[in-house]
Amino acid sequence: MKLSLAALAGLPAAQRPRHDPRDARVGIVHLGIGNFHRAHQAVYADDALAAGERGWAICGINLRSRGIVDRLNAQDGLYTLLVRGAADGANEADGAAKGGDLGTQARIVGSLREAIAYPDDPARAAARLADPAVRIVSLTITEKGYADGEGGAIALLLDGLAARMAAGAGGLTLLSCDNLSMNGDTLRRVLREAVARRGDAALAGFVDQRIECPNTMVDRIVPATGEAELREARALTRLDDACPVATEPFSQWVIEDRFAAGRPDWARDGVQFVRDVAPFEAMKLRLLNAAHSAMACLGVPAGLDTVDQAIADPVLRAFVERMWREDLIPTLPAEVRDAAPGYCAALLGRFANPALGHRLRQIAIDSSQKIPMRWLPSARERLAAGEVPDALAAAIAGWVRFLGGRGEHGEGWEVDDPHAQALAQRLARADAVDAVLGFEPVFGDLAGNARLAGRVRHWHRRLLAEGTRGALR
Ligand code: CS2
Repeated sequence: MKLSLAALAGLPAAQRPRHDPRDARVGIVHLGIGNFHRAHQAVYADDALAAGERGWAICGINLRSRGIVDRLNAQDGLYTLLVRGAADGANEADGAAKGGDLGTQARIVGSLREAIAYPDDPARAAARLADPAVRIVSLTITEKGYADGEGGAIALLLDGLAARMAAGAGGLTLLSCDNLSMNGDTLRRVLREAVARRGDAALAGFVDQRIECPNTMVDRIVPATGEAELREARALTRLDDACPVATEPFSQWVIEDRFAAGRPDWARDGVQFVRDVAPFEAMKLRLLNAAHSAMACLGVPAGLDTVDQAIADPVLRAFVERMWREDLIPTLPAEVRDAAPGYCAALLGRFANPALGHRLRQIAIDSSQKIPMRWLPSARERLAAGEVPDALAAAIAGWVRFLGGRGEHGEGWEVDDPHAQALAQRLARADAVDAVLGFEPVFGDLAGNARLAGRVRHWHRRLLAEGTRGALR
């Protein structure tokens, strides 16, 4: 039987939403209903609905494909959340049933009440933003969604906000949930620039006066869905779900408490509201995500498949620990530096979760958008202090080699990156290290740094000659 509202009654209480989705009313519009959103913000919304806050269901808008929209609509917006490796008592303990070989808990999420494909229905999508009952518009549009300011999300926000202003529907909070430093500030800047290009002075005033864009830090590891997830969802719920999402027990959300039109009482469900997200976000991007990207760039060419395999490799693990200790922790904001060793110890446990199957190739996607926020702030600081960020240089050399598209055992892969073409053209013309380090959209002012280039060149040579393990050992 297919997953649907009608099928919920047959599920054990622990797997069912702890609210009746039919009674939920939309108060959040979300742009980008990929796996991360459905394992993170949609779960917090589900918890708010379960606590009786009925007005915070989600209307999800997908910006590119309609595939996920059709799959969700065909099962009444419901989907299965598979929390993997939860056996040792994590923060997902309530409301989920145990089962499966790997201690996976299945739970049906009922907060997504509408799904719209923006390319098919731009007017309906914009009208959703003008509904006075909608008080938050959240976004997961990935790093590159902010890059040119002309992407679908920004166009939709402009149309939606103009409609909202015209309808007199009041202020709104735009909640960026992407892995960007100062994601809310970035969104506001990109939005302002786009409004200015439109030359709409009234809309500019509306954005400045009625729109809040708090910065947030979001954290939950969410691998892509494959056959194994479809099978596991069916095994645990006895229902067919075309779009389950698997994730880890850990979940964190830190938000600056500036909302234009109210918000759910998310603190009840563990959300941290703070005045300034910057230190939290620096810690997460520069410890978790930096390590992820390093494992991906160094691990893929060595033939490693998943994060748990990489962190189980003694050489890679020692490398990650050295990178944290020498280059990353010393350059964190002072207020989180003391917490960093404990945070890293917890990360080692999360990375080692063998049930996640989090693929290094997934993490390597869009590296050109990730590296500037994950590695380069610390590299700059170390260089400014007269030191050479040696471990980061090795990671950068790993990326240079990754861009070559060939591994140690002859395996190949496609470089999935908005700058793939530009980088490939440069690589065809020049020495690999010069070609990559000289690429200003990624390295900016570091492009001409001779000390950094020297170490990257050293590591690149050794990676090619000795392989990842040989070189790092
Ligand atoms: C990962 C992140 O794919 C990636 O680049 O580093 O998606 C990571 O899993 C999340 O940020 C964890 O919160």
